Amino acid sequence: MERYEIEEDGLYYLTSPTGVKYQTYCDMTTAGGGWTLVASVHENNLYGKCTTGDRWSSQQGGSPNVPDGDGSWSNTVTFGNAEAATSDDFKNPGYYDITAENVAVWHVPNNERVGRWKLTSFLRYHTESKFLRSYGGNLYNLFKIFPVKNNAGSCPANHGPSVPVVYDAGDASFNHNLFGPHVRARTDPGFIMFRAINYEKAAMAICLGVKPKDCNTEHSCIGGSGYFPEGSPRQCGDFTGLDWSGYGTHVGWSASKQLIEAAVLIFYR
Ligand code: KO2
Ligand code: CA
Repeated sequence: MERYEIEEDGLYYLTSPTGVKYQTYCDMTTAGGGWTLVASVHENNLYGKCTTGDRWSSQQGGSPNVPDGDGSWSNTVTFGNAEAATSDDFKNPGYYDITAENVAVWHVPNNERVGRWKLTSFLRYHTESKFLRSYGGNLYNLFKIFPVKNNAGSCPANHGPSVPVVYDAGDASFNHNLFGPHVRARTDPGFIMFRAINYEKAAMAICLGVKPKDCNTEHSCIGGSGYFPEGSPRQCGDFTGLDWSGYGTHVGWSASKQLIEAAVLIFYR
């Protein structure tokens, strides 16, 4: 019997199938545990529009000549480190070589220390439908099917999957209220949606606990392609147009400061 074996949340070493040893954080307790941190989307400067640090969109200024930006959602480039996942972007080999079924997302205030992530996270949610089985077992493969690329399709016909979530911290109504009123009126909470497209055919990777009902998806979805035609380059960046009606104003189309000053941690199980 292994009744005294305790699984703890924290940093672990993993070895990838190709022999790369890397450190990451594992959540060993939520809904039975076994969640591996594979990425974080950290906005280092929402005033910087597809500039340095926008690794999940583009660090190249936002141009129709680079429709998929830095391509991070569907390449094997890795960056950052687990311990700094709330202070900088993070992507490890697990992002593309773990075969998983579900995704969990944590919103953790920027610059929190590892030991405080769970405590300080104000929103945590996960899928339970095993949807990744239908899309190649991870987001790397999902985004090969649904490229995060300008002009890859139109809204709403070519959105990627939207998957219901269960909340482990916060709830759907709290999640919804982190967005400005224009966004609340045009989204349904309680979902993660992948590869959202907007009216101008820019693409985003992940909608933050909501499923957009219109095509102004740039105010609730993050991690975009390399070119956003509307007001270019104002919507270009890791946190897209979450500041469209002003930085952290929480009016119009703008999200609250709490949301934009927190890293988005992505886990697989
Ligand atoms: C608005 O009034 C506005 O916002 C639109 C954006 C939102 O993403 O596309 C346009 O900028 C439009 O010109 C106008 O400024 O439309 C639902 C209508 C709102 O905020
Ligand atoms: Ca718009």
